[in-house]
Amino acid sequence: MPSLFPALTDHPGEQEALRFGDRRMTYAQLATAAGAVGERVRGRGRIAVWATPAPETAVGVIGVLLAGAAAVPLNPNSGEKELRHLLTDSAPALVLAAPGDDLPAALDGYERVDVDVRAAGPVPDDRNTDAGEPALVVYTSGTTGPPKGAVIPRRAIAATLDALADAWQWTGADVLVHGLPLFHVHGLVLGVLGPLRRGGSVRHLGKFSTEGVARELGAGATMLFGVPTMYHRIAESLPADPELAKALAGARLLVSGSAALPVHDHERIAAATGRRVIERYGMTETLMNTSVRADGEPRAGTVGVPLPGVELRLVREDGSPVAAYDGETIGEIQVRGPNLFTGYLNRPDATAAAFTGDGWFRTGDMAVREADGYVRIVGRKATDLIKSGGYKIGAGEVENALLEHPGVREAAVTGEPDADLGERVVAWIVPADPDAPPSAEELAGHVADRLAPHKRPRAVRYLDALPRNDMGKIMKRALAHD
Ligand code: MCA
Ligand code: AMP
Repeated sequence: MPSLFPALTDHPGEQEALRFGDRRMTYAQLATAAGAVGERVRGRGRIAVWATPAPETAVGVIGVLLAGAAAVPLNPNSGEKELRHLLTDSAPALVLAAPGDDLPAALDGYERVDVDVRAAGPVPDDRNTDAGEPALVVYTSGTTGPPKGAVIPRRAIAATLDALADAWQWTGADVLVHGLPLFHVHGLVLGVLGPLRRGGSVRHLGKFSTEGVARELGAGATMLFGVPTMYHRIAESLPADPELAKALAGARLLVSGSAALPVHDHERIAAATGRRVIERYGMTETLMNTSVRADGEPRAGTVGVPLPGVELRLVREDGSPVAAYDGETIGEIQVRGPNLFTGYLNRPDATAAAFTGDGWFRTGDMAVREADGYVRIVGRKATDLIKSGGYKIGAGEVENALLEHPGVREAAVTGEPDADLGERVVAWIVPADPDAPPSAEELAGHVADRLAPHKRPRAVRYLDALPRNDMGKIMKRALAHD
């Protein structure tokens, strides 16, 4: 297959490739620094990357990909329990980190290689690597149990980025700005690999802020990627921030994804800037499936049309496809195409369950199709998956962590609507000692330490007993309506 990054392997020049704050790298610098990484990782299988928002993460991942190995991005805020699971499951040959990064004890015993952004190695040639070889293993939460590693082949990255280039008229002239984390598909694949595949550039904010967005869009950036929480914060800031409104008005493309963008925020941004945010819909397992096209109509509440190469159908509970384009008949979104993952690492059972017999991937997202083919997502099959700040969080994973606290006898976790986060994680607790229940802060810290801060409960409610049905199963719907 052709190189994943022709602009890096084919006469890389002095044009800017990436910027993290004051730290900048040209294509030539990135290519040779990635070459030095490539020499260390070639033939070593899976390589963990300590995915801080820094140039070392980009150099590390690009080096791994050009060398034909597979990168496993690690959330640097991962708690002990989650990190140990990811490492045991993915068994990386070594971990790449930035010099000076303080790695937690879970990484003791793993070979560490520091990424030197000034190092120079021969630029690897990835053209002989098979398209079906794994490129990334990205961990994603399910309803129960620990996160699963989605194995993403090289073909899927190329297919999704080229489909987005078509839909968004995305070229090497574009300068992308964002503040997304680099251990998920959105920030890493779309936000870093995307601009580099096009020969354009990316400016990472380190940490998202409306000031950073205004500054970069006001200074040459053409595109913004964000999760709905970021657009919500932009919508909140706009009335008092004319610079932000001006910067957004001048952008070529504003793109939201990872969760539904509320119509209210969409409309507030449109009213203040004259610009409409476009939505695209994807998943860790499928990369991108649909998008509103740059030359299409950006309609609030819809995720646009299937991307080139993606087959999409809606399927009823009984397995029959929905033929109607009526904006009313709901079915589960199923997709097929070169953008799909190949399976969950070490989980043939979960992989088999995720696909139909004829190769369609069951997304679990429920949707309708409008008369003109636009897809509108109306909900999710599993109530035990929570989308908070654009992160997917499995209720079972948080419940298991809470149950490890000595002050917790029983625990149930639900998602509740939240204007900023979309949904917030709520813990329902039966304390071991009703007279001395653990505080909400204590339980939030307990979950943040074990799993990750974004999985911590934002509210804790105390009960004498959890509502259960005759089978002893917790009735979560009864909790949500309390
Ligand atoms: C607070 N903090 C704590 C605690 N409380 N740390 C430890 N223990 C505690 N008890 C820290 C947090 O670590 C964080 O630190 C800071 O306080 C603020 O935390 P929080 O309020 O949780 O975060 P936020 O600032 O409100 O974050 C909002 C956000 C974030 C920036 C929008 O949710 C975010 O980055 N979301 C992006 C999710 C994403 O990329 N999803 C893509 C997956 P610090 O600031 O130092 O970290 S979906 C995907 O990839 C598919 C394919 C798709 O379609 O895109
Ligand atoms: P993740 O597993 O973290 O990759 O998240 C994938 C899920 O995010 C999808 O299954 C959808 O439920 C949700 N999602 C992503 N983009 C959108 C969008 N534009 N609108 C609504 N939901 C979305």
